[in-house]
Amino acid sequence: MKKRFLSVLLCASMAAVSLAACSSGASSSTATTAAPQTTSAQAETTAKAEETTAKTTEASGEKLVVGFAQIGQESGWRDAETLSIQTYASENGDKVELLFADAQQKQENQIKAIKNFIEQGVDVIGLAPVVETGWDQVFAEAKEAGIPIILLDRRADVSEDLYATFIGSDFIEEGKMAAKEMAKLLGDSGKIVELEGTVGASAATDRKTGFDDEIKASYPGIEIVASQTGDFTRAQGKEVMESFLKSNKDIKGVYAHNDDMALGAIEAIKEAGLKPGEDIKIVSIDGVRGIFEAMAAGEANCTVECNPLLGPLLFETAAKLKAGQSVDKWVKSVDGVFTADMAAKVLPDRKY
Ligand code: GYE
Repeated sequence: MKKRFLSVLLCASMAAVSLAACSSGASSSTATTAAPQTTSAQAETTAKAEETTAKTTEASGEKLVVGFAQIGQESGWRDAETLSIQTYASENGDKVELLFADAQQKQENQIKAIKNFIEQGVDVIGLAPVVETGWDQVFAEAKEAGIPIILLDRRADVSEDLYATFIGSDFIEEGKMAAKEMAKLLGDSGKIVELEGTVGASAATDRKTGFDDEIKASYPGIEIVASQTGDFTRAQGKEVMESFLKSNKDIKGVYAHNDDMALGAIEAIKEAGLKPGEDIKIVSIDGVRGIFEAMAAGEANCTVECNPLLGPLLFETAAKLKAGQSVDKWVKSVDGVFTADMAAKVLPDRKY
């Protein structure tokens, strides 16, 4: 710890960054997703993380202090991630302290939050970068202050020495899996539209590259007739789909970079008098509860799961970094495909 004041002060000084919760008393008011139930695999990860953070506390006699600059609340996936981080912190308040900032989708707010964390002398900074570029300067400041940065769930386009590790998925691979599923659903031919995530976000750029390249390379009968951002939100997914439906005849499929936009598109399709899941096939990414419900109701066809329950891993990795241990440059999440026929069966066990 360099010069850390009470986290309460941080809360006050960061009001402009809309601090959603501070320290272990973190309120989960920003998180709308139901609390994850613990499975044995998750319990194991949590137990391992608790053990690592406990060792660090013993060694230094101080709590592990992590500042996390969250993007915002654009999707059910992100709410689940926020809840996972805040739950871990509040359940392990004797070992860890969380300073949490909600940047309301703005990079400038994330940069302000990081500068504030540096000022407070946190042990480790966690960041889900809303966009990929524009981080060099503030990351260099953290490096200069000796504070490692963990990139959580999205990448930043900076040189590797400016961050400690990236914890998250292979988005190109997710896009490819989605393309293969779309091709199966369409019997390899038809016109489709694409709902892109936030412009400049690694999760959007790579999910597009993976999907578009796979379609081009392997399925010449499938044509992407329109592709536009819906900013990873349900409202914009709906709006963009409405305009796609107006300007394109004969759309056979929708590929959405996240489930929330797919859920918005489903509403638009129904309002246009068509049947989502039948007339227009729906393939998306994330695996949130809402899309499983839609699949069980026959209104969506496939989701590529991307695990948001990253709280324990974030703190475990932060503890290692504080203890001076090395961590892999990429801690890859394992993703999987779920199709509509599995939905009803797995729905009761979904954690988010
Ligand atoms: O898929 C989307 C969210 O960065 C992997 O961000 C994450 C993405 C997730 O808003 O729903």
